[in-house]
Amino acid sequence: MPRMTAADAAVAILRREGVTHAFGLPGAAINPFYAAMRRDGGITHTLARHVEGASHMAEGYTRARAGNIGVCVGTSGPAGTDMITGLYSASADSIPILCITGQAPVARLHKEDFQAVDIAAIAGPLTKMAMTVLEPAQVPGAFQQAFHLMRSGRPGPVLIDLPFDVQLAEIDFDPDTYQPLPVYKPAATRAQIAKALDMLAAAERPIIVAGGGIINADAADLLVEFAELTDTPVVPTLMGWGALPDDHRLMAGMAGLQTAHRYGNATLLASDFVLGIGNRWANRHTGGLGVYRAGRTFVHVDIEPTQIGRVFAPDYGIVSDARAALELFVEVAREREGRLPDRAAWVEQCRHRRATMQRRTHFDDVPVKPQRVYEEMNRAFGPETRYVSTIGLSQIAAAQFLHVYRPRHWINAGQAGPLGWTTPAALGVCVADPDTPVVALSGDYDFQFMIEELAVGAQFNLPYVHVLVNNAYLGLIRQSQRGFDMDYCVQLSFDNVNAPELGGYGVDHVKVAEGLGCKALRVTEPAGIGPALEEAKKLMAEYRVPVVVEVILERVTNISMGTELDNVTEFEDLAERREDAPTAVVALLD
Ligand SMILES: Cc1ncc(C[n+]2csc(CCOP(=O)(O)OP(=O)(O)O)c2C)c(N)n1
Ligand SMILES: [Mg+2]
Repeated sequence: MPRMTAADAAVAILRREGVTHAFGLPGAAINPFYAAMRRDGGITHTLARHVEGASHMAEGYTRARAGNIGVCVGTSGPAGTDMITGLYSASADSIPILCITGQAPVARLHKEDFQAVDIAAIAGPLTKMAMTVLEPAQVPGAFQQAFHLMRSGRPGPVLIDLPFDVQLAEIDFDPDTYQPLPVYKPAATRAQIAKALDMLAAAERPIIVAGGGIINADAADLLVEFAELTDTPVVPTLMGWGALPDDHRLMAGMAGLQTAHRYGNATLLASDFVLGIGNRWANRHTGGLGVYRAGRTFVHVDIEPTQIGRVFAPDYGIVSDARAALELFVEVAREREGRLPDRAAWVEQCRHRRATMQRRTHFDDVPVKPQRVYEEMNRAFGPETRYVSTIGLSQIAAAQFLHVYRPRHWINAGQAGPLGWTTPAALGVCVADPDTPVVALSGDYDFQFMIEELAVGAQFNLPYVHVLVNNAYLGLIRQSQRGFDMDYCVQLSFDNVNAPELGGYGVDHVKVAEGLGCKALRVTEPAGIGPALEEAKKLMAEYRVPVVVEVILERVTNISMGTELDNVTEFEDLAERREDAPTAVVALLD
């Protein structure tokens, strides 16, 4: 039997489970694992500038490509605690990442050793498994189980914590005969799918709410096929956005309190039946359940049994992987072709709402109004673009105005929304798929949170365009403070003694980005946005580094949002003529 250190065995298992890349940074307690990675030579490594950054890079890496599992590595103590936000964000969005930490030697764990912290206990609620491995011979089993859990059922992250002496201990392990454990994915039965289809057929105005589970299951093609077979309009959730292309005739818009379209909410409210697949009835999607549920019948399909009934009791629940369910939905619907109800009138109503209920994007104001930025982005970036964003008015407006055409082309920390996520996640996406253009979008605060990670993009030549909309405000929080009649601790503006030309907008993002090895442009007028985005593409191709395009926005713009699906406040004029929303996918009927 081959003998090797437990760290060597761990790396051998990573290789056999398909891992080719890791994000992280070394420290003394994880050096044996780094030594094993070096000996193996088959895992490339991106050196983050902040350990939280490494965890979000791993998330971006997983989210970009079906089957990927992002790996992030850090030392004991603060490295593990820094990655907690990544574990939270990953678990909240059902994203598998493997977090590996170093730890103090086993015999010293209870002695308050330097940088010894019970990271497994801290990570427990955020992971499918969090384990400090105390016996070297358990290391292979811990890793084998980790991959089994990350891939089975509702996907999610795992943390494995390796004491220094455990990493170094020699064990018997044969990598050649290592076999990944089978993956468990529950599947709907024909009877269940037939019953759900009966309910759909009995409805008059049905919709499908398509969640991120469809994207996780790599089943977007089946969703489109099923929607077309039954002629059912689709309302994607924020995590499901891209499962159906925005220019598909059955795309009915997103529904919700913030990241939603006026026509999406109107269609949801006009429906009498909702088939939710791989979604979790998130509160920013549903708003108050009274309005959301009134007059509608619900079927809920989810891979995790305890998700059925968690937010409300559906009329019928099915426990199934989204792909397995959609395969059967397609099969049974095909058998019923010719006997399915005619939905032409309902589909036309949804389409009409799309062509009439639009928000205005075309403003010529200086300083620039944010709506105009998204209009220019729609012009500059084609359907192949992969967008990455996190939180803030910037992200909310992006979801209202940008277009997404493919699954995994809207990459967003939907539930956790941790400021700072955008830059490292975009870098992880670039590593996972260097051939697809990546465009990140941040508010100024999100951008400043993990700005140091730009140096990672410069060092490892990970080019992408980072659109930075700068209002010198914690904009979303400023807007929500209107309810408290205050504007308190939300200003990011100050007179920068080194950059008086910024006129009180504070941080000189262009200089900081350049200082970190990136290219950066600043735009102050609407007419400059398009040319700057084109210039950014050229700079990116020439220098192979991240390119920041900062747009100086008007300080205060309130973005549409509300408290209920039927109570969303519009702060700006709506689109009345085609020229008001010239990049809308469906031209406005004026
Ligand atoms: C770690 C963390 N702390 C606080 C928040 C709450 N929060 C959400 S948006 C936001 C302000 C975002 O400002 P900016 O990135 O400039 O975007 P804007 O809303 O101005 O477009 C804050 C503080 C958060 N999401 N994450
Ligand atoms: Mg801001």
